Amino acid sequence: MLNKTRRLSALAVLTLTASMALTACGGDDDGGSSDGGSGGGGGDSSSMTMIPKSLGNPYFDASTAGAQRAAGEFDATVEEVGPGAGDAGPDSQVEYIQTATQQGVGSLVISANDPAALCDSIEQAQEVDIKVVTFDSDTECRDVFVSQADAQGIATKQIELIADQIGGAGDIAILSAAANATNQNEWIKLMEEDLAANYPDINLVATVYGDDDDQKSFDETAALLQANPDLKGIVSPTTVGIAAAARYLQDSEFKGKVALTGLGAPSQMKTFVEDGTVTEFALWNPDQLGYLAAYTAQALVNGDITGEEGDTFTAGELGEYTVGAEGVVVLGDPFVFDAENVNDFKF
Ligand code: RAM
Repeated sequence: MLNKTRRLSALAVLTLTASMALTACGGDDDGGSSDGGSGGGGGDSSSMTMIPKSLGNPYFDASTAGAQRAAGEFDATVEEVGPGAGDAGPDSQVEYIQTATQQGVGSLVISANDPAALCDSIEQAQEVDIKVVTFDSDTECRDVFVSQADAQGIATKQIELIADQIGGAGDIAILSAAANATNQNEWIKLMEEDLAANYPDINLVATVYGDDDDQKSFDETAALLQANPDLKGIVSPTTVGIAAAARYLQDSEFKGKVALTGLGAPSQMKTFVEDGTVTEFALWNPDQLGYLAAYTAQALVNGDITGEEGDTFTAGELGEYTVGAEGVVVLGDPFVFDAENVNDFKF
C-alpha cells in the first residue's frame, strides 16, 4: 500500500498512554505470537531484516536490541544490516533492501535516510509479499510507519526547551542529521512554524547538517559558533548531533553561555548535564521503538493487521496498539531529561 503523505501532526494518538516510551505498559499478551506463516509473508516469515539509518549509532543499537527482544518473544530472528556511520546518503540503504529481498525474508524494518529514494527497492520487496515497516524516519512507500511520537509534539517540545533556556529572545541555530532525513526535516519544518507563530523575539539564523556523523557534527558546531558570534542557543534534533555539539561546547569558551538542547540519549548526555554544558533535552525510548516496530512487522506477516486505519494488535509488554490514519502507529510522547533523572536510564 502506498502512503503519500505523512503529516503526523494530525494524529490524535499522542495521548496514547501516560506511561509512553519510558516504562512498559504491562500488557499481558503476546500479540505477535505466531506459527510463523499464517498471514503469508513473502519468504521466511520468521526472519526480519532491520536497516537503521547507519550502524554504530547508540540510538539504533538500542532500537535493534528492542527488536531482537521482541523477536525472541515470537520466535523470529532479526538481522541488522546498514550503511556505515556518516554514510547517510539518500540511496545508502538500497543495496541492503535488495539483498534482503533476494534472501526472501519475511519483513523489513527500516529507518529511512530519504522519503522517496528507497521506494523502488521497497516496492520490489512488497511485490514478493515482504512486509515493510518503517520506524523512526518514514518513506512514502511502506505498509506501516512506527512513529516515536507525534511530530508536532516533538517540535513544540524542543522549541519550548530552547526558548526557556535563552530567556525567550535571541539568535538560535539548528544542527540536524542528514539533509534528506524524513524525520528531522518534518520536525524542522514544524519548529520553524512554531517559531514564526509564537516566538517573535527568537531568530533562527542557520540550519546545518552533521549527517549523524560525530566528527562532522562536531565540526559543524565549531563553524556555526564562529560564523554567528551572537548565537544564544543550538537545537540539535539528533542524538549524534547533540552529543557532538555538547562535546564541543564543553571545552570551549561558549560552555554555559550558548544553550544546547534537542533530542539526546541520556547515556550519551549525562556527563554534559552533570558538568552544566546542557540543562534539559528530550527523547523517547529507542529500545521500545524497535520492540514495537518488530511486533508491528510480525503482525503484518501473520496477517493480524494489513496497515489499515483501525487495525489493532498487541505488542508484547507494551500492550495494545491501533493503526492510525495513513498507516501510522505511535509509540508515545517525548520525555524530558534533566539532572534529576538523567542517570535513571540505560539507553
Ligand atoms: C539520531 C537519528 C534518529 C533520530 C534520533 C533522535 O539517532 O537521526 O533518526 O530519531 O537521532
